[in-house]
Amino acid sequence: MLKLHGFTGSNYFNMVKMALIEKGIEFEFVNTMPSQKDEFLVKSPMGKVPCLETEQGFISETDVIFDYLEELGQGPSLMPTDAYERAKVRELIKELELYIELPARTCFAEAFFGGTVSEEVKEKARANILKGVDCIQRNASFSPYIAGDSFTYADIMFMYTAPLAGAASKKVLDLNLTEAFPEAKPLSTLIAERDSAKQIAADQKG
Ligand SMILES: N[C@@H](CCC(=O)N[C@@H](CS)C(=O)NCC(=O)O)C(=O)O
Repeated sequence: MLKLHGFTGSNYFNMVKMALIEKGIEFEFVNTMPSQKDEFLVKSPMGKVPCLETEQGFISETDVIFDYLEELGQGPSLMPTDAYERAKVRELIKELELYIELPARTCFAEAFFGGTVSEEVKEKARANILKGVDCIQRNASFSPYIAGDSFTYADIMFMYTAPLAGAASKKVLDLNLTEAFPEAKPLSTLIAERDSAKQIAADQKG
C-alpha cells in the first residue's frame, strides 16, 4: 500500500491527500515533519513533505506525485484527456505554486508562526502576489472549476494555496484578496463541499 508522509497542517500534504481520496486509492498516513536529517533526506531530497512511499521507492514534489497517481490509472481521472488541455492544467498548477504560494510563503512566518518579516519582504510579496493573481485570472476559466467544467489537480492546488495566501495577505500585508481575486471564494466554497475536502478539514481539527 502507498504511504503518505507528512503532517495534517501542511497544505502540500493535503493536496496529495485530496488526490488520493478523490481517486479512492488506499494509503497509509505516516506522520512526518520536514527535516534536514540524513535519514529523511534519503526519502525526500529537499527534506520537505509530502513524500509518497511506493513499493519501488519515494517520490517527492506534489505536482510530480499528481502525475504518478494519474499514471497509476486507478479511480476517476483528475486530468483532461486532451494533450493541450492537460498542459493547461499543469500550467495552472505551476503558476499557482510559483506565483501565488511561493510569494505568500515569504510572509508565513509572521502570518502564522509568531515571527516577523521585513517591510522589504512584505512589499515584494504584495507586488508578486498581485501579479500572480493577475496571471491566474488571465489563464483560468472558473467555469466552475479553475480549468473548466471538470475538477482537476489544478483545483486541488488552488484549494490549498489561494485561501492560505488570502489569509496571509490579510494578516500581514493589509491586502484584501477577496477584492483583488473575487473568483477565489466561490471556487474554494465549491471545492470545500467535496467529501475529500471535508475529511481533510476534519482531520486538521484533530
Ligand atoms: N515544492 C514542494 C513544496 C513542499 C513544501 O514546501 N512543504 C513544506 C510543508 S507545507 C515543507 O516541507 N517545508 C519545510 C522546508 O521548506 O524545509 C512540493 O511540491 O511538494
